[in-house]
Parts: sequence; structure tokens; C-alpha cells
Amino acid sequence: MGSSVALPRLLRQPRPAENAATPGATPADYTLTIATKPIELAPNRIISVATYNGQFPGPLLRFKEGQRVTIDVHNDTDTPEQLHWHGQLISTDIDGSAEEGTPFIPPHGSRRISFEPKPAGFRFYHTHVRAGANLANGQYSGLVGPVYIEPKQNPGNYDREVFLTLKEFQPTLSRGGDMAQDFLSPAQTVAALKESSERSMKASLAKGNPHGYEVGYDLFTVNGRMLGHGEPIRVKTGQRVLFYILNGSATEIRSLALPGHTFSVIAIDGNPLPKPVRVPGLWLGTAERISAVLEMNHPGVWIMGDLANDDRHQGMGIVIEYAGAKGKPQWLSQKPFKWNYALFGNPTAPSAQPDEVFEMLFEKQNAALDGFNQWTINGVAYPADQMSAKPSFHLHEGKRYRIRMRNASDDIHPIHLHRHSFELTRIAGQPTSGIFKDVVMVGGYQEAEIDFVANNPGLTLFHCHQQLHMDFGFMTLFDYV
Ligand SMILES: [Cu+2]
Repeated sequence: MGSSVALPRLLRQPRPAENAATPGATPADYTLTIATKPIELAPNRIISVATYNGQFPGPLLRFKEGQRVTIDVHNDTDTPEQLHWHGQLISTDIDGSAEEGTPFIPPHGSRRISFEPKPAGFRFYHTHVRAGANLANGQYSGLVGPVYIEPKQNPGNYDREVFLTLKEFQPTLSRGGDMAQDFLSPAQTVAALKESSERSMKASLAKGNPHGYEVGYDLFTVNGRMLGHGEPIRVKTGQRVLFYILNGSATEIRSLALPGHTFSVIAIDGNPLPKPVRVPGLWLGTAERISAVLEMNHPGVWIMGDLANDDRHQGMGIVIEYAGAKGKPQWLSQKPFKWNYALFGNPTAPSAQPDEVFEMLFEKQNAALDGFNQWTINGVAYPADQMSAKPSFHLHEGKRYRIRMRNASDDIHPIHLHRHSFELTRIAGQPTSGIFKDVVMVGGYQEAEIDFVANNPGLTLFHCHQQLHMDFGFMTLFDYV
């Protein structure tokens, strides 16, 4: 389970600094080298993408909560890079977001960073540069890797752990295309949001605009291998296996099921649930994580895979093989199931009321940017340059804030808040509490509310995690005043 990390290269003496320095003669705890390398997804499917340490996914980094780590990041590519520590409560100089002021890792340059990992749980790291129209850049690449921060006390009751990163490769652009929506529950939409969105879309099409670009993929992988081309997960009857599943996609929502088995979800986005919840399968928006225990009580050779037949046939699955079982891996068609975040929480509103409520309206301007859709929050698109912009929302340390999001578009948006965790307090009209996350899917024409405590001063980026949305305006900044 150890991560494969190379020894740091000897460069020059380190400068004294709190969180960041130049890599030097003192060895770092971990080294990550960003470089474009061939990756074999299957014997006849070898692609060339930017990777961490020449592998996909990047090495699993296991940290201990609160125990300081030093990491050297080398950038062996020709473009500036940002390495974002997704889901961690760390400072802006190392969070890995140029919008918050984190310095870029220069092309053919290096940066040493140091921080105390927190909170405990399943996190990840990924590139945080814009791709725009360049589908080799940003998270379309192979720059994604899992992080596990061990809690000070380990409450686990399982026999082994398995980390799975779901990710597509070979992206292409197309005009329009509909996103599956019908898995989200409640399905309740807001008529006013739908009407305004449809009015704006009609007006755009009437002016002769085509539908804005969407991204699709040819190759689908679990842990960088297409279904049937990686090592199976070998299990024994009676084992309890804890799966840590990461949707590492740049743009896609993924589903996952294992015929004959039920998932007992214990944490989402790495944060423990009030109680484990059993579900027949999983849905994960871009950048979401699920920790779930599977009891191995249905012997056979099975495909754990995506519900979408096309995506599974193109590789989105992995084989689960029981000891002693033989034969071709089997998939059984699954009964559709709904994904309702409120299932994982308490069916009551949170006891704490916010000190202030921020209203946010999400809108799409069809094909407004050279054929790409432009995205706005309260009518404002984040500037096209990847730099700090004027913060739109202001925080006072220690106060509790509610963000009321209204989605006037037909897309699902996996919304992410940097450097803070938030609590889901209302999803499509339904109150809930006790679910702490850092990404939440907001359904088409739906509303959602999240609460967070301003407990980590500094610029704080809020954005849709769908690469095509964040790159074309769907971002905003909070500051502490
Ligand atoms: Cu989005």
C-alpha cells in the first residue's frame, strides 16, 4: 500500500520559509515529478499524458493527521503548474490555486511545500490549471492522485483497503449533448430557473448560434486500466473490503455498482457520516469521493463497473475475483436507483443558524466564448486570466455562512469550496444536516444550500469542478475582512 516516491534530486540549499521553499539538500518526505509519459491503459491503448511520477493515478500519499510533511514538486513540462490539495484545510500559499495567490510551479522548475495534513480522511491532489480549449491540459491529463490522511485514532472495522480512481482519457469536443439527470433525488425543479434558462437558450439559437461545446471521451479506466486489462481485485468470501473511490474525471459524473453486493457507505468526501448507509450503487460527481465497505458474500468473478453500458464497454470497470471462482467476469444489469444526499444525513435542518446568507445564481450563456459556453455567478464570469480577481463575497473569521445556490441551467454542477468543509443543509427543497463535504452536485434547475464556518483565513476559491465550466467563468472568490 506504500506510495512509490523517488528520492529528491539535489539542487541547492533550502531557504528558510514557513510553508514553501526551494527543494534542497535535505530530503523531502515525498517527491512528485510532473512529466508527460506514456501510460498503458490496455495493451493496444497507450496514451501520452502529463502524470505524477510517470504513473496514473499519481502515487497514493498516506499522511498522518497533523503531522507535518515536506513535499518537493518538480515540473518537467513546458507549462506552469499548480498542485491543489483537494479537501484539505491549508493555507493559500500552498493550496495550489493561482486565484488564491499560490505561486505557479514554473516550467522545468521546482517548489518545496510543507504543511500539516488535515482533516483526516480520503482527500486527493490534482492539477489546478485551466485547460480552456486545450484538452491536453488541466485535469484532462493524468494529473490526479489519491491522498489518505490517517486519523489519530483508527475506527476501521474491515479486512483490507482498496483505492479506486475513476478517470476517462482521449477527450474530444462535440456540440451539445445531454447529461443524465434522472438519478438525482428529489427530482423537484424550480419553474422560474427553468423558464429563464430556456428563454436565454432559445434567444441564442434564434441568433444562429449552435449549442456550446461539450466534452466526451473514448477511453475509460479504473486506476488507469481499462476493464479486463488490469489486475483483478482478489477477495475471499467473508472479507470486509473498504473501498475508497475517487471520481478523478475532468468533467463526468460516474456511477458504480457490483452485481449481487451492497455498498455500506461510511464517509463521503472523506468525512464520516452520522451512521453507515447501505445503497445498491454509487453516483459521484467530478471530484467527489466515497468510502464504502463491501461484504464479500456473493462468490464469483464479477465486474464492478459503471451503470452506463457504453462507458463500461469502453473500459469503466474492474474485475472482482473471489478465491476459487473461475470463468469470465460477469455483469448483471442493475435496477436503476436514485441518489439522494439526504439519505446520508439527519432528516432535520441543522441546529445552527447562519450569521449571513449568500445568494448565488448560476447561469449559462450559450456558445458565448468562441463556441464555448460562458458561465456566470450572479451575472459575473471569472476573468479569463488565471489570477486573483476582486473577491465577490466577504467573510469574518468564526462566523457561519450559508450559500444558497440556484442553478438556472440544465447541467449538474459539482460545486467545490477550497480550504473549508461545508455542511449540506438543503437539497432540492429537502432539509438535512450532518453531511460534511467539499463538493456537492447541484441538479439542473435545482436549488441547494450549504453552510460553512469561516475558520481558515485567506482568499478562498469557490468553483464548479467541471473543467469546461470552471475554465469559462464558473468561479468566484471569498476573502476574509
Ligand atoms: Cu458546472
